[in-house]
Amino acid sequence: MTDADIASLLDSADAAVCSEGADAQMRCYASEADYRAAEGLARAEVGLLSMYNCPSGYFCMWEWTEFGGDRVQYRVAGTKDLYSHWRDRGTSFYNRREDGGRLVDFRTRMPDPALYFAAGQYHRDLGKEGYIYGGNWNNKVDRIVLS
Ligand SMILES: [Ca+2]
Repeated sequence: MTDADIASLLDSADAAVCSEGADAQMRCYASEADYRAAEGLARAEVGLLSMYNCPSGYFCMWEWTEFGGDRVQYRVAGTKDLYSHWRDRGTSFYNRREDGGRLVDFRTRMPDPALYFAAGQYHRDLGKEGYIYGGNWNNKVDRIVLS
């Protein structure tokens, strides 16, 4: 896959998994199987909760509840501004890292709300997480900060 292919996948609905490498570069794959083959991981186990498709050492966020649908994942500490395809899209997460962090929603002319998470914490449905200006955290995340 060329760099141009990866760049187009990053912003495309064709990307099932986008993963940050140890070099902090993002790479996207059209399927879980493609991802696992490229990274040298064992095949996903049938029947295993999909939250465990999130590799140890990563923070993972999914587009649907219960760790379903497309997934974006990061491993290197720092501030991760989501690519346009992934903004306002996260609905569940699993922080399979040994450090915490926070999710951030960008707001115009008001403070950006943050939702803090601890090491090992997961959330099945951000639609059930209250949001400071009313409503909930579903489809709001624009930035992930990893400690
Ligand atoms: Ca937002």
